[in-house]
Amino acid sequence: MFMCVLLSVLFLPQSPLQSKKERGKTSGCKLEKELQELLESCGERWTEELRRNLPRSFQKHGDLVLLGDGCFSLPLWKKMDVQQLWSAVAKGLGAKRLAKMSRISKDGFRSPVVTMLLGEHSWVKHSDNGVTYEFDVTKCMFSAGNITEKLRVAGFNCTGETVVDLYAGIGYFTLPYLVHAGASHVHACEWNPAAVEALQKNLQANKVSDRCTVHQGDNRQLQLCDIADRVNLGLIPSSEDGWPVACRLLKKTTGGVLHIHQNVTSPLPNTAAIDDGDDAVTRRISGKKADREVWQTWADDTAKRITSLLKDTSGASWTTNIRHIEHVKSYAPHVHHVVLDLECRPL
Ligand SMILES: C[S@@+](CC[C@H](N)C(=O)[O-])C[C@H]1O[C@@H](n2cnc3c(N)ncnc32)[C@H](O)[C@@H]1O
Ligand SMILES: *[C@@H]1O[C@H](CO)[C@@H](O)[C@H](O)[C@H]1NC(C)=O
Ligand SMILES: *[C@@H]1O[C@H](CO)[C@@H](O)[C@H](O)[C@H]1NC(C)=O
Ligand SMILES: CC(=O)N[C@H]1CO[C@H](CO)[C@@H](O)[C@@H]1O
Repeated sequence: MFMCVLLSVLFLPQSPLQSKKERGKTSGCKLEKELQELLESCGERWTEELRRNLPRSFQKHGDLVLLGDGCFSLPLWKKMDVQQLWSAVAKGLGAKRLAKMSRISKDGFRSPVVTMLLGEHSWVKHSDNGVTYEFDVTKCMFSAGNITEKLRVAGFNCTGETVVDLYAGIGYFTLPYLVHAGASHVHACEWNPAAVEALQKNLQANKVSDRCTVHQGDNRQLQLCDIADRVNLGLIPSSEDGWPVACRLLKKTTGGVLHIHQNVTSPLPNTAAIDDGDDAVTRRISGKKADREVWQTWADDTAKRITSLLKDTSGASWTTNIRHIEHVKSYAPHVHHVVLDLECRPL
């Protein structure tokens, strides 16, 4: 009998309506059929082991499919003609180009290690919510999981404001600040040259280059101060290294708002008891409540630390106010990407 794998696929570009459930399910039947035929034509047998070595998830960027890590690792695949194999995979997944992702490198650029398997070039293009993003999949990361936060930023009213985006990447937040929120000016900091190249392209494509200054290099060395109404600190697991520079950047006389990203880890609940029936439901609800409490504690602690940093950098007293805590995404259970909107005003 012919069994099909269910593949989890992240279709990109995605419409805002898909923001909540970005992972759709698609049948792996076509892929399996293509590969089974190819193998059999080479005199090999299709096995359950091979089936389990197919990609479980992938991202689709237009005509390019980006495969996740851990697939096609069995020796048999390596024996095959690569051109034939990747062509069959691309056909099975309805793509023209194919790339494969490995672990995120630890070079500080958070660049995924992506290699092209099939296709001439590695640039892809996305449009979401009226913003165009282009980038090289082998050199930059597209943060599709952050679409809800991008939409929230797009909804801000930043008329008349100077915004600093400390971790601009290819412009995930810089562009919505300029295109939708109407910021007067955005200072975009980014140290990965490949991301800077994409960012500059994207500023031009969206016709907002005139309102953006790109600062290439380590944002901790940024020479600006006393200019910002708003600072975006979009780095996880933590943007803590950027807190001192963010405090220096805020306008000394009027202050502003910091958007501080962090992945916050909740303690694991007691799993000794058997999870069934009402108990499981109760535990899930109280789990959510417990998560919120952990986020609040983190936010309170962050507000305290920022207040003291502001005092140290300016020599004056400031007050901070937690305006909002936004839940962006859950990673592993109990690891959540949250954003704290912290209003900071000099006294
Ligand atoms: C993971 S991306 C996040 C981009 C975007 N905020 C998002 O939500 O996807 C973080 C970016 O910050 C850059 N970055 C990290 N540390 C930096 C630093 N100290 N100075 C400048 N750029 C930095 C990385 O190169 C990367 O492009
Ligand atoms: C945005 O803010 C500006 C200035 O604060 C205000 O004049 C304008 O009416 C606001 N626009 C919207 C759409 O709320
Ligand atoms: C989301 O944003 C954070 C920083 O804001 C980034 O580090 C992360 O890699 C992004 N991507 C996803 C898929 O969450
Ligand atoms: C998914 C992710 O980024 N997880 C990290 C969250 O932060 C903790 C520590 O701050 C890291 O250990 C996790 O790897």
